[in-house]
Amino acid sequence: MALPRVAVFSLGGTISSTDSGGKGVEPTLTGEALVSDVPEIAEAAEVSAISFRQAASGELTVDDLVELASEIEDRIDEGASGAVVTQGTDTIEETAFVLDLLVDRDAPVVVTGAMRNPTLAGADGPANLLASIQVAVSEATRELGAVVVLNDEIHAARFVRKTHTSNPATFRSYPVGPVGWISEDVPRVVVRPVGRHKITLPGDTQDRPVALHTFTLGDDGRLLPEIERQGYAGLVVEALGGGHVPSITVDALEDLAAKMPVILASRTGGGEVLRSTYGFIGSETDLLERGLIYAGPLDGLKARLYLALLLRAGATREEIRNSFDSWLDVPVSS
Ligand code: DAS
Repeated sequence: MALPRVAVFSLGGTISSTDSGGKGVEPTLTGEALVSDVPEIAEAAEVSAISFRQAASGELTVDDLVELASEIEDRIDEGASGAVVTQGTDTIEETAFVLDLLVDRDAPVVVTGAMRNPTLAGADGPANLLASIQVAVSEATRELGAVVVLNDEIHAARFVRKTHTSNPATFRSYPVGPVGWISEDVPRVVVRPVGRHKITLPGDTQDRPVALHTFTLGDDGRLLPEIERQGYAGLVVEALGGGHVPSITVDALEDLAAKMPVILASRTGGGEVLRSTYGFIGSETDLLERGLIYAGPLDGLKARLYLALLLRAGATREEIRNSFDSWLDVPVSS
């Protein structure tokens, strides 16, 4: 019987890094080399390997991901059962989120990498790649959107975060945990996120840079006027706690919000931004009244990418506001 087809796109990162005589390891291995290093893959799928980029993941851009999303759709339309992306783990939570929003297909899109490079004892790249191929051909993972697979766990793109600099168990999903796992070569999905969020970009999409500013103790906001001067098209604010900033900064934020979308997220990394609890100057109610847009449950990294893609899609201020609100369009128990 013919094996299912999987397209593997390699982008570099630790999973492909070897000692090339420099100061440390660097991405060198091609997609083909990664695949041929794991003979078990040939039993699970017929793989075509595409060396899409060869870099540390901090070199990737949204433009790269727009191109990658379109190539993934092409491969799926040509008959691939799923796609696997291998890349550096540093930005996986961002790339997986973008692919989740842009790839408009039911087939699995799996993003993976490694925490231990191939020169180290216990390198995890081969096991992660094999598990990702198994997820990419699994019926259980269809219609799940983009997922991140490492350490035998399956994480939905919208929830996943890198939480540790070196531990192979670095990926965690807040607030729900992984949506599934791989055991004895079998992927299991036990949780499905509610709803899918999609963004359709025009063919001639242009970069719309969005800044991210994290508020800190004693922050006087002196960087804020630079956001407009530096040509940003939008700003995401990672505010304190439930959505608060020092009062000295509110005029600058209001001024910016009159000129570009300014999204109110929280730096805490968990929970929804508040809407109606506190009333002091610089509180969430004050900032929303001053024109900031509510990020809902999205953290700063994901809110930044969501806004950047909405701006590329030509969304109006009202559409941006409604799109962020739609992340909370889930059944509420009465
Ligand atoms: N080399 C880093 C990166 O490209 C780290 C990694 O791959 O894990 O993101």
